[in-house]
Amino acid sequence: MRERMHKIKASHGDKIMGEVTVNMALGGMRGLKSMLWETSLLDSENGIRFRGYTIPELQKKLPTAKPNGEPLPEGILWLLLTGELPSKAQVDSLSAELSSRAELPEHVLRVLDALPAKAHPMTQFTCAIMAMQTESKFAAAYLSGMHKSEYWDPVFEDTLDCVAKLPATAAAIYRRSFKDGKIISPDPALDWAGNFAHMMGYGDEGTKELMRLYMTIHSDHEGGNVSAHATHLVGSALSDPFCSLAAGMNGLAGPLHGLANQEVLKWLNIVENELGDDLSSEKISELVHSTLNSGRVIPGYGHAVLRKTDPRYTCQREFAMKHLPDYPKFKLVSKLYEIVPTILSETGKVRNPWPNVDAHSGVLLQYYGITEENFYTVMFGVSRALGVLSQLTLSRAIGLAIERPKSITSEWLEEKFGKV
Ligand code: FAM
Repeated sequence: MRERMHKIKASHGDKIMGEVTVNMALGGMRGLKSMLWETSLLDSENGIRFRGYTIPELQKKLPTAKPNGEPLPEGILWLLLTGELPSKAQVDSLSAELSSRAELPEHVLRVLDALPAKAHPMTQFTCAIMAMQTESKFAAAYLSGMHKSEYWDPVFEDTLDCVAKLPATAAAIYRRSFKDGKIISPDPALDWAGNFAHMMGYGDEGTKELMRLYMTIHSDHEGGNVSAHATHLVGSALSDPFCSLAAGMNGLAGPLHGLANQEVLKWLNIVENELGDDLSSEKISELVHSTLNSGRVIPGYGHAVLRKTDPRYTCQREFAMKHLPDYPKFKLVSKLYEIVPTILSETGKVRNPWPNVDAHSGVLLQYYGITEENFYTVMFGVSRALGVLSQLTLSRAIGLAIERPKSITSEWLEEKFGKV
């Protein structure tokens, strides 16, 4: 990879990729091509491709736990890191490797215990990730004076350690926040996602299959989204993977990003209560307008890059049609899909009126009994670690530079383009 990057730099280093407008600087750098992200690429019409593969392709090509089942997320971790589709034997070996690294340092649980059980699960999650930083092999190796060509190796070790420990960490947070607080030991015979469901207290096959799909589709969404970019930025200062991931997770905790899945459920509950048995288009439309008129967004709709229905929404919809076609909350989500895009389009300002991944994930979890919506973003975070830490390993392998874009002031703009 390193050799290829040197060649790309030598051949194309001074080519122009696009222009930068004032709107881009003021508007969250939308559309500004300024970052390398190897693990996935987002197309505004067709959605995400992981190393070139769409979600439906991966559902066919990645090894599964059972015939015609959902992909094992270990498979996507392998793919993101290597660019190659793994065999079932390779996925099984990675499951076993992760399982051997899964034990939590004892102090991580003590750090969690120091927080009130009512602390938001995302706060607990980032605190626990930071507590694990004591185990960073990269931080230790850097301190001992490692050569920079070797950085990727301990970053890779930290990536595997961290990914291995996140399900037990998240499950501990779930148990202490919403259940009896008793830790459930991992089952060494289970895969990474199946074990996550098991440690949360859900032993049934349905929840395990949903977890496998959920962990696969939330893993990566190219580099510019807040959690990916924050991880990438902090990692570029050679902060270790635990510090970098914690930064990303603090970004995921924002309601315009990962917390939207929690917000969707809260909003759906309000809509469901208000509607009662009246699922008429008129009544739903009234409620959607009332949310917009009160200056709030419709959570789960819109996207900064996508301009069509998110394929991550579509595959969850297909999962629902297969496993829970008559579930009333799924019917409500489907009804909203018929109504919300038109209303958002009519505002004349929403660039993408279609649903994103978060519009659907909550109702699937509700169906299997995971009703505590404040936990949903933690599940998103466990999955997102697969993508952002894979890229972090690759970034150190390629030797990407510390990030340092140039900022400007409003006076600078006026001096350059004229006083307003
Ligand atoms: N409901 C109401 N208004 C919306 C909207 C929505 N779902 N989506 C966009 N808009 C508004 C937006 O607030 C902005 O209004 P102002 O000009 O008054 O500030 C206008 O439409 C133009 O925004 P845009 O260019 O279409 O979207 P952005 O690229 O600025 O923002 C999102 C993208 C995702 C932050 C935005 O669509 C949103 O707030 N959606 C609801 C929250 C959500 O579902 N987030 C999850 C995104 C998800 F994919 C993820 O990260 N997990």
